Amino acid sequence: MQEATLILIKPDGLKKSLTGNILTRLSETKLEIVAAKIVRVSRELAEAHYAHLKNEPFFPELIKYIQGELHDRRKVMALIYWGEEAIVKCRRLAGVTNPEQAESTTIRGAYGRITTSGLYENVVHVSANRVDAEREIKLWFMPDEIIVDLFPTKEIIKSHLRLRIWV
Ligand code: IDP
Ligand code: MG
Repeated sequence: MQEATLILIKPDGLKKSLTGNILTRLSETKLEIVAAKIVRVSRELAEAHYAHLKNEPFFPELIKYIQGELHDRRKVMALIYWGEEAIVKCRRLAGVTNPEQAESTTIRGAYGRITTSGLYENVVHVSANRVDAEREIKLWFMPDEIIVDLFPTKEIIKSHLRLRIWV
């Protein structure tokens, strides 16, 4: 069954110049990249992405982390990988959430760390399951930014929308 998964190269991954390594590792999956961009993460996007963790003691630091405030890199790279078993394939390559417990051959095991304050800096985000993947993809991408049709869409006309266009 074809499915899609959201991958984020987090600010620590960018700061450590790991983009190439991570994309090379992910290419082992033979999945297709169907969307990619660099994103400046707003507080609203960060809090929505990690809404399931809002009662955790590390939540405020997690928001700073994904917004790039801990690494002086106010951006993440967001990608959608698509194909057979995409979610489990990417998750397996990424390794488990705790980088100390992740196998050293995985991306998180090889490049992640736990900060002195206890935050898991684990280099990548990878959707954990189908429900998360759909929610996260819809949060990070507009339909027209993705080159395949993943979920139902509708057209709207907004007359008061302020848009910036090329001159
Ligand atoms: P996931 O990223 O493997 O899906 P989640 O439980 O969704 O794991 O957590 C989101 C992120 O929050 C993790 O990737 C990690 O950066 C951070 N995190 C999760 N649990 C902990 C924890 O117990 N201590 C510190 N940081 C954590
Ligand atoms: Mg998760």
